[in-house]
Amino acid sequence: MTTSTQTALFTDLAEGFTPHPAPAQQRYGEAGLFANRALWQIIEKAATSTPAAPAVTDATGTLTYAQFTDAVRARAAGFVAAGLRPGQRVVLQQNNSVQFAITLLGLLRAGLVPVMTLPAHRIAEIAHLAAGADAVAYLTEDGRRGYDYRELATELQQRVPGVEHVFIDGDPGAFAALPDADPDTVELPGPTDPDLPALLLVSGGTTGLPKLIARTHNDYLLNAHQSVRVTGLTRADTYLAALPAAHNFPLCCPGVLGVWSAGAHAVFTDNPSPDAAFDLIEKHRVTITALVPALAQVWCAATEWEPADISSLRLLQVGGSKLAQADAEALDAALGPITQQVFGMAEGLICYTRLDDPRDLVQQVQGSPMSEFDEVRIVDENGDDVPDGTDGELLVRGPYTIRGYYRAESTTGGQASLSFTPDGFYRSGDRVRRLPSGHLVVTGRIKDTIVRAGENVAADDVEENLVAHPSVRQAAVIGVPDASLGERICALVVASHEHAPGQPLPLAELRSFLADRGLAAFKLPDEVRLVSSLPLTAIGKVDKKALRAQLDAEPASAKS
Ligand code: OOB
Repeated sequence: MTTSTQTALFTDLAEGFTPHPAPAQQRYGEAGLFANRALWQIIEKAATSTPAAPAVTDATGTLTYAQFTDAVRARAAGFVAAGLRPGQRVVLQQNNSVQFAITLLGLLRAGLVPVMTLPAHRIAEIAHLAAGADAVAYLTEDGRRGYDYRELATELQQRVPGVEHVFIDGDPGAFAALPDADPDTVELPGPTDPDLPALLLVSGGTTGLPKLIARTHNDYLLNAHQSVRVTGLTRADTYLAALPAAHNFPLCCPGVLGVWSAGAHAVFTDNPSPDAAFDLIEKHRVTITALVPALAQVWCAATEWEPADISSLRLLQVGGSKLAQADAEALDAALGPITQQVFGMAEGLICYTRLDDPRDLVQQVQGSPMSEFDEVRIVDENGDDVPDGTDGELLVRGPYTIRGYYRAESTTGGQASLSFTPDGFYRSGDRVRRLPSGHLVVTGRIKDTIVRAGENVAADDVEENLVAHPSVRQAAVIGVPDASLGERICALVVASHEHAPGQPLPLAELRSFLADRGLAAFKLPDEVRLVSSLPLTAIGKVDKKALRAQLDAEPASAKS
């Protein structure tokens, strides 16, 4: 490839990417925050110093660092041989597996930029992301749990003709298999600009279509390295990737990338249920894993009946949505003091509780920013800073937080400028308060507020108190239009195993329980509905948009 072709490809990648302003970038650089390497090089250290150590495992077996490195080079060579060129975008959608690991690093080694979609995404999201990223290829697998991703591929190529290549892990059908080639027969790309995007994450919001988030080699390496420090990860650790590994949390907080940078061992599973995961923990002596709160709750309950020995776990990271204090306490009681709260976002900022924080604090807060260079502001609706202890919207700026969505005009319908302040802070939309100690407590989403008879009720506040009731496993409250109140508070509740099956959960009882916990009268639910489950997003957060749609579609007779 000529230098001018390569330059043209990187110019295309850089289009629609918002870097840090030069003075900020310089300040971060001078502070030594950036490794100035390519993201794939994260495995180089272990490959040289401990080549025989296990790097990745799934049900098909284990690869050592030496074998993993060879497989990554062969996969990268396969992409080059197939005609893909550095800087081009490739939509990646694979379940947790060794093949996912090889593909991800193979793409990076070939200078390609993966778009990190989740297995639960479907054509609407995949087509939107592929078009937004101007992707030339889609890489997925044949099928899983009755879903055929090859059909998605066919439809994707019809909708987004720029997606020229499709690669399939498993039976490729009409498409190409995962490519592998002899690395000595092709030229792998040389050094890359570490301040260009290495990969594109997908925003985790529960409203609208996802947005693209470009993370650079330098900022994502910083994310991994700082997360390794905060979690005390060493080569003696074994990490279980139980959440879909394309998500920022299991990918880089510290996740599998952090694991490889530390020379530790990553075990992949696509079945996070306790019966499957506990056996893996016992078998591989897993020391650290990451869960969303809904899964953590299931694991917590399962410790009562699952026979597997999971005492090797030293750190259970929980994040992605709010972990209710009652659930945090239950986790400590069931598993010992190993829970770490993680409050993060694909856009950047990651907050952790620290390993030496007192347990009562760990149960109550969502952590504090991982880097001293994270600038956090908490502001009222006028954009003015609020004092500690007062709720406001979290704004953030820092070395690994984006300054703009990737190609925002095409993926956000021109609304992207609303997400950033003129001086470059990301408006998270999260309602938080800061304790004098600097720890953050997440109190909800700015917009997830019910206006009942003129009073603002934060949905999270009611939900957090509802799950403290012994009969309640999960709860979501939403505002339902009401002629006299404007909106009334509807609580959707999944019963716990302590609740007698088939029995109602009387509204009056729940209201008096909440009132006894000190909840103001205007925040008490006007209506309660028992449901068997709550709809979840691709990573496992309660999907309020889907919930509202379900409620709208339900016959009025279902109301209690
Ligand atoms: C993580 O990332 P995303 O991009 O899927 O979602 C970010 C949003 C946050 O803005 C916040 O609304 C919510 O998810 N969130 C939490 C939370 N962690 C995330 N809300 C309350 N408590 C928490 N602990 O979800 C993510 C990325 C990296 C690490 C962990 C989570």
